[in-house]
Amino acid sequence: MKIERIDLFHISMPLVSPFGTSFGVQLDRDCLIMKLYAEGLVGWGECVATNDPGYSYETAVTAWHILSDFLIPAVLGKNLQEPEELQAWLSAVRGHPLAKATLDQAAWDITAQRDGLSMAQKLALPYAEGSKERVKVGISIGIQPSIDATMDVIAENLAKGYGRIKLKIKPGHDLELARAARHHFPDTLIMLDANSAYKLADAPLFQAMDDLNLLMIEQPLGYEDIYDHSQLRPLIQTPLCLDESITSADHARYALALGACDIINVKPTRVSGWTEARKIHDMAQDHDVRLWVGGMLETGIGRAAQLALASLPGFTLPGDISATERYYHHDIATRFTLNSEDSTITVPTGLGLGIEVDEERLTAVTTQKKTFTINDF
Ligand code: OSB
Ligand code: MG
Repeated sequence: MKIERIDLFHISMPLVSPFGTSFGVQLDRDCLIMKLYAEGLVGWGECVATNDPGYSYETAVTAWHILSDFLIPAVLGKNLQEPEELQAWLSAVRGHPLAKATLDQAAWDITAQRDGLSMAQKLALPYAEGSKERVKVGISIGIQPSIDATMDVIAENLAKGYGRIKLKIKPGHDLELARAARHHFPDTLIMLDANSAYKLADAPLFQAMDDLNLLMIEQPLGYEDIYDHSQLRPLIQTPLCLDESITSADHARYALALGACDIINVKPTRVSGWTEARKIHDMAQDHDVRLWVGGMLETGIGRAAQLALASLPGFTLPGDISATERYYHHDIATRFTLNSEDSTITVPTGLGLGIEVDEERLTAVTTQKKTFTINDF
């Protein structure tokens, strides 16, 4: 499939409620949307780099630069046969996984459409089990003004049918919060996400959580660290999950070799895309490590692609893939709803991502747009 044209959109949408983490509070979410054209078909991608470099060093603005000046010129006019070929064309650019994942998603979407498959089916071709029809999901609750307010938000979301609760923590807003959550919700699957806010010297704090029967603690230590996590893991009872530190299948291999984690949060965008995410999925099958699919407050475009990945057999823990209403009042694509009876979301079955993009809404929230064609280069 000859890649003929790419449109890039910088969009900004208000979040339904502010999202607070150890690295800041987000009220509006910026991201980039990509529309890739080849042979009469259109593939969509979402770049999750956002307003500030709090989670990743990439922002929507750096991703715009890297995509327009380097990555898009590297792929325009190329003949895309399979999405696995794409990363080799991008290899002159070091790092910038979130920018690269935008093209990777669009490549999986458009080639799945060509093959008459959903993206989930195309990703699952190597596995005899195929892809799941529904995937288990949970909700990630940002830092609230008080412990009481957090308990109210947990209760609200349990009532909606979410079967797994993730609480963001930061220094000073951690042990008491976790104890209160366990006290009020004795049977709920509860996990914590520190987004790299602690040091190895904080091990006693995590040891004090040993008796709370938490599902896991996500990324307590440095965002590039693997070694200190391997030191912390034998000191605590709670399973340890890595997010930020795993930026490629190689980093997953280092973490497994060092015994740095029990669980990996696989965000396809953080590892340059779905091809690399599937490598981590395959590696985990041979190791004693469990997997789930993480999120970055995606629109329906990114959400459909998360669901496709989470449908693979190795993703056994609930993902951070919530219903659309948790993020946006008026999204740019098909809305996703929670199946409250089993805390799942149904994986789209249409061709490719299997969603409708609301182009009128996309235009309304676009702050910058550029079209790239073969003739430009
Ligand atoms: O650390 O998993 C994270 C959102 C933005 C940046 C980092 C993270 C998150 C979430 C929300 O936890 C997951 C979601 O619901 O999309
Ligand atoms: Mg995280």
